[in-house]
Amino acid sequence: MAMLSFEKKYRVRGGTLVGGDLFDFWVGPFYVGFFGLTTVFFAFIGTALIFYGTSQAGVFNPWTINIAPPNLEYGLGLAPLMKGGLWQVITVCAIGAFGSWALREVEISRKLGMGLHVPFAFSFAILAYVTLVVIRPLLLGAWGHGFPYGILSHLDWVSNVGYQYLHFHYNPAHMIAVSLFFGNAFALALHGSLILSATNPAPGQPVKTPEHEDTFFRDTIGYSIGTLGIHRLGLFLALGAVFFSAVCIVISGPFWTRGWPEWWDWWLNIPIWS
Ligand code: UQ2
Repeated sequence: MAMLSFEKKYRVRGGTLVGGDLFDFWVGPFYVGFFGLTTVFFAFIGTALIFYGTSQAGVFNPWTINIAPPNLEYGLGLAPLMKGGLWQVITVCAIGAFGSWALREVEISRKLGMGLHVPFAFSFAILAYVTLVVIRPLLLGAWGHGFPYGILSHLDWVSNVGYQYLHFHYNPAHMIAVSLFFGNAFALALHGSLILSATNPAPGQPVKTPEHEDTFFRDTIGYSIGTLGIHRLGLFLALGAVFFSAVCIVISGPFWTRGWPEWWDWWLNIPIWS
């Protein structure tokens, strides 16, 4: 079935979580739904507030835009708009837009009778953001611990917070996250190159099959994880990387306040040799 007629066939009613048939329609190629409308609503307000905030500050160079969270003195309270209040409203809009996007993905998955793997995976990305701007600030007792919204300013924040713990590469959860990121890059390099080697042969040559793919890896390392398995592995590595990234920053401050190199003193303090 040609792709366009397939899409027509599956543009059916149902699968909605909220609103029933009311928002169950498309605009051009895009499914709308209740959460399509809330996505546009939150994204528009949030973006408009970023433009408003930076114009009030007189900053029009995109690189140097900086919408900062409130000073630490405001604790977990509300701040005046130009003193971190905008950051607070923008954060609510961002979470509203990301959450709406995930729920729109759920509605589309249900409509198509598919698994919920895509919104499940996306929820890890949302978790990473929410960990930085909600969970960790709550645990530390001030919204001022969130990161500022700006291209260069958020990089400065990451650098400063990292150096606050002397050497972030000694953070054990950071070590696990980095290993998963590298493992993920390795798996995708293997997979992408393997698929192209089989399906994009020299002109005039026949396209190869999964049997060729399995055999390549059995010949080289004696093991093939399989065509479904490689995608399970990829999702596992990607979500694991994001999860341990969230762990590594949420333990920095709320559960460990000294330099991360010092954390390894537990090894030197084991009774056997201490
Ligand atoms: C594989 C397979 C695929 C693949 C890849 C492999 C036919 C099309 C890449 C090989 C992957 C292995 C052996 C796992 C490597 C482990 C890590 C942690 C990177 O066997 O089946 O399907 O794309």
